[in-house]
Amino acid sequence: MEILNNISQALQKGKAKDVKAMVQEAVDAGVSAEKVLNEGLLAGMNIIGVKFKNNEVYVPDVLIAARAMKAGTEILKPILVEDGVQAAGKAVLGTVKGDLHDIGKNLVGMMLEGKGIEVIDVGTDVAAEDFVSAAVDNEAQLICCSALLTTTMGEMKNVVEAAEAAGIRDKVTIMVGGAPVNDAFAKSIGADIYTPDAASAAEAALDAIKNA
Ligand code: B1M
Repeated sequence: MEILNNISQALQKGKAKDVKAMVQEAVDAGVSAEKVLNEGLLAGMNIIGVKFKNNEVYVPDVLIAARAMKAGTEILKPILVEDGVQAAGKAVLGTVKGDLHDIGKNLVGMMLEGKGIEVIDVGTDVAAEDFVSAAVDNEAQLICCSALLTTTMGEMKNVVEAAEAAGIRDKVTIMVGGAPVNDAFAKSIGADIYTPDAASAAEAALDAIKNA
């Protein structure tokens, strides 16, 4: 679909205003929010990721692409969360210490809200103890950790250990995700659930709350 390709191209060039306008245009034309997200915004961001890896683009290019991505997701957010029902439970959500990537985390947050889960977003670069104190303060059933760097994914183990040390390990479900994370890693650090994307994270989160 041409509009989705145009969104991807504009995102790669960091044209936030154009991305915002085209996302709105696609939605108005009846293209589903999921399709705009996956085949427009995320498709463009994946290409940026490959170019970044190959040194064809640099940090400033990636930052403006990320800003354009944010402009597009702001349009989609009300649609992605509109199915939301009354708060089913609470989740503390953040990106682990040392890691500033927040686009995937924010998508996970939107999808959780779409399932009626209240999200306490503790931000990026979050220390293990801060995930745990936010869970205690808010009586959250879930701690959701995102990591995008192989150098920071190990922080997730510290979150599991901090929950044990605070005596809340049996009261919270710890969910992990992010590009370098997988199921075997999640098991190896004692986390409860790994999911590969934001939509399946939200499904699994709701199941975990219902089964708690
Ligand atoms: Co960064 N970066 N970055 N970066 N960056 C990656 C991750 C990298 C793979 C690029 C590459 O080399 N190809 C690479 C990591 C390599 C590695 O560790 N193996 C990398 C690097 C090296 C770095 C720096 C070190 C670069 C530098 O400074 N030299 C630096 C680190 C800064 C830091 O964090 N301390 C850095 C900086 C940045 C920017 C600031 C420029 C920017 C972030 C802007 C922002 O987030 N606000 C940035 C970006 C944008 C990227 C890429 C291009 C895109 C990431 C992204 O947002 N993807 C990325 C390459 C890539 O991934 N292709 C890259 C879209 C997003 C929707 O996907 O976050 O994976 P993702 O989320 C997915 C799933 O993973 C999942 O759901 C989402 C989809 O539905 N998911 C979960 C995420 N969290 C989940 C939690 C769950 C469940 C699922 O449960 C709780």
